[in-house]
Amino acid sequence: MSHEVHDHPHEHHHDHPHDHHHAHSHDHGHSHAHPHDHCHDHDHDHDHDHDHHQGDLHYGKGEAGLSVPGMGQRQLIAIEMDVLTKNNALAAHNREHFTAADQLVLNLVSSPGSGKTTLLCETLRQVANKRPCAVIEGDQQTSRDADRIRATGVPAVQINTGKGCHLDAKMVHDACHQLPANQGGILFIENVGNLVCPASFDLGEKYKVAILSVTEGEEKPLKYPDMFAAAQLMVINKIDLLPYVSFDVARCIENAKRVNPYIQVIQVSATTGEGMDAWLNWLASA
Ligand SMILES: Nc1nc2c(ncn2[C@@H]2O[C@H](COP(=O)(O)OP(=O)(O)OP(=O)(O)O)[C@@H](O)[C@H]2O)c(=O)[nH]1
Ligand SMILES: [Mg+2]
Repeated sequence: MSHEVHDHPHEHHHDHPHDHHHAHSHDHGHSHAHPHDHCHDHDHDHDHDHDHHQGDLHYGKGEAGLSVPGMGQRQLIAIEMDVLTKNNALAAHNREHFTAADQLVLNLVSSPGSGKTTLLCETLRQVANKRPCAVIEGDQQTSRDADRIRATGVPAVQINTGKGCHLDAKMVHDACHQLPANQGGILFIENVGNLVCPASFDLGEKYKVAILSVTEGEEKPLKYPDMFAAAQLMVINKIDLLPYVSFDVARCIENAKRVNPYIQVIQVSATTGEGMDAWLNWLASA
């Protein structure tokens, strides 16, 4: 349960083998005992190591790190390994192609709206006349982002994932076959806006670049640690908005380094161009 202060008289039924209705207000920082047995299979050791308060639930403590109703941890691990092993094999295949073509491939990951496409368009305007570039765009629906990229004159392929929440190596492989040869160039892959699933799927890229905008909050690296652990670089975007939001840049960097001591950090505004030089230098040296 989250820690916002909210008032929600709710009536709900849980799947576990008891039925209880409770109507109460949460005003967290609260302590209230829910007088029922817990039969569901999460462990309840109340270690209070983080900021877990009584009543909070953690479904990621099993071996699989997640919970799906009706499935055991072993079963989940077997499925995950099957999916990821196949993906990893295809990612390795992609990587061989990228290496053979001497291409730098970057996987841009972030939550929706952090400014990936805006940063890409600005980057392409400055880089594409010096080095061949291509873009793969991932979104659930529409080709709007690919259209924005094509407007810069750079070839782009849109991948729509439908109900899917991330790009996988097979999709990237198929998209590459739609793009012109890009020998010695840069291939930017803009992943689906999602700070969770894209962390697990290797696409064959050299680096993951996590974009975090200042409107999202400096605690995001702690809340979505897998993504920041997997990224080589965190780009803090929309710094032009810093005067208007309460975002502590130093704390954000500290949080990112807590989950990934090696992460590099660049601060930019994709709209004003501030910090773009540092980003372009990073690209040149990547
Ligand atoms: N003020 C400000 N706005 C920005 C900046 N970068 C992007 N934006 C705005 O943020 C909004 C989202 O930008 P996009 O580039 O579409 O973000 P995105 O990460 O590609 O979004 P999805 O593809 O939907 O995940 C747009 O309105 C942009 O104009 C920035 O540096 N400063
Ligand atoms: Mg986009």
